[in-house]
Amino acid sequence: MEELQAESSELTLQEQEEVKVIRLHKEELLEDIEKLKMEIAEIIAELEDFNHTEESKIAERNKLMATGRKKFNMDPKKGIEFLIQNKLLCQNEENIAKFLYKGEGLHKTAIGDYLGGREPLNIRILQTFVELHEFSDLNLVQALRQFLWSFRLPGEAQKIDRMMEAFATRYCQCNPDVFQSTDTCYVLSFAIIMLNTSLHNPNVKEKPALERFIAMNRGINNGGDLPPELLKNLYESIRNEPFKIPEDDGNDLTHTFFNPDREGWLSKLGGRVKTWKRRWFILTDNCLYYFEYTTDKEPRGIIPLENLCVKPSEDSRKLNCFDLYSPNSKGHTIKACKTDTDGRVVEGNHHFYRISAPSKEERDAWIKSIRASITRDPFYDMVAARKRKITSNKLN
Ligand code: 4IP
Repeated sequence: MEELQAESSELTLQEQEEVKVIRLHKEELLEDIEKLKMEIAEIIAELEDFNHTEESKIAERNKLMATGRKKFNMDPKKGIEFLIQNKLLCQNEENIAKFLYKGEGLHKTAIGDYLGGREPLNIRILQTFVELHEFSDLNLVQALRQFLWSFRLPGEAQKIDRMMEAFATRYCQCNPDVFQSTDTCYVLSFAIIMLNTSLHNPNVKEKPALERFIAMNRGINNGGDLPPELLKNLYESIRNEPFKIPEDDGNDLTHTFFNPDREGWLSKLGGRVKTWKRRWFILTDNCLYYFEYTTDKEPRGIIPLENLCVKPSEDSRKLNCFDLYSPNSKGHTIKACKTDTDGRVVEGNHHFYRISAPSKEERDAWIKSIRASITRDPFYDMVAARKRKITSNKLN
C-alpha cells in the first residue's frame, strides 16, 4: 500500500484516479469471490441434504414395499390395498397383474389365491396376468409348466375353474390351430394335471399307460379325437418330467388356514390314552387341523380326510359327538400325524377320531362341512361339466 502511495505521489492526477478505480475493483472482486465461496458451500450443503433426503426416501419406500409384500402374503387383498394407499402400486389391472407376474418376494400361494378371486377386479387382473404369458409355439404341457409355475393353484374348485378357463383361452389365442375349442383345451389341461398326479404320486399304485390316456380323451375335440401323436407327446413329456409345483415356505402353514371351511373349539379323545382334550379345529383343503391355542402357527395334529367317513356317535362321557373313521380299513390306524410330547412329528394312533362339539347344532354343522369337504373333488366335477358341455355343443 505504501509502495502504491509512494508510486502514486509520482503519478499524474489522472493516473492516481485510475489506481483508485483499480483498487476499488480489486476489493469488489475479492468480495464477490467470498460471496461465491459462500454460495458454493451452501449449494454443497443443500446437495448433501438432498442426497440424504433422497436416500432416506428410497429407504422408506423399500421398507413400505417390504411391508406391503408381507401383508400380501398374509392376506393378498389387504396387501394390494396397502400398496395402492401408499402409492407403491397404481390402481389398474395392468399394474397389479405385472406386479403379480414379476412376483418378487410374493408367495405363490397368495398370488394364486388373489388371481382366483371372484370380484370383477380379480377377474380382470387374472385376464391381464394370463395375457402376460406367451404360449405361442409351446405344446400344452410346456405352456402348463410355465403357467402353473407362476402361482400356486388354489384348492377351491371355482377358483381353479376360473384360472384354467383363462389359461385355456390364452393358449388357444396364442395357438389358434391346435384345438377346435377352448373347452377342448380346458378338458385336456385337466387330463394332463391328473395324469401328472397318477404317474408321479407314490400313493397311486396303478400307473396309466399311454393307451389309457388316449382313451380317456376320446371325443373331446368337439366330438372328434385329438391326433394320437399329439397326445403321445404330451404323455411322454409328463412321464419324463413331472410338473414343478411352487411350494413357498414349506414350514409356514399359516397361509393354509385362510378362509377355512369351518373352525372352532371341539374336544377330541386321545388315540391310545383316552383323554379328552379341548382343541381349536380348522377344516380346510380336505384336512382337519387341530391346535392347542387359536394363535398357534403349528398344529398339534393333522387329519387328512381323504378316504374317511364321518357320522354322529354316542359317548358316555361327552355330548354331541361325531366320529371320523375309515370304512375300508376298520381296525387299522388312520393315516394322520401329530406332535408328541417332545414336539416331534409322529404318526397318529387312532383307529377312529371321536370328537365332541359344544352343541348339537355345531356338531351337525361340522359333520355337514366335513362331508362336503370329503366328497368334493373339484377336478372331476369340473371336467365332467366341461365334457358335458362339449357333448351338448356337438348335439346342437
Ligand atoms: C394324549 O393324552 C392327548 O390326548 C393327545 O392329544 C393324544 O394325541 C394322545 O393320544 C393322548 O395320549 P395325554 O395328554 O393325557 O397324554 P393332543 O395331541 O391333542 O394333546 P392325538 O393323537 O389325539 O393328538 P395317543 O394316541 O398318543 O395316546
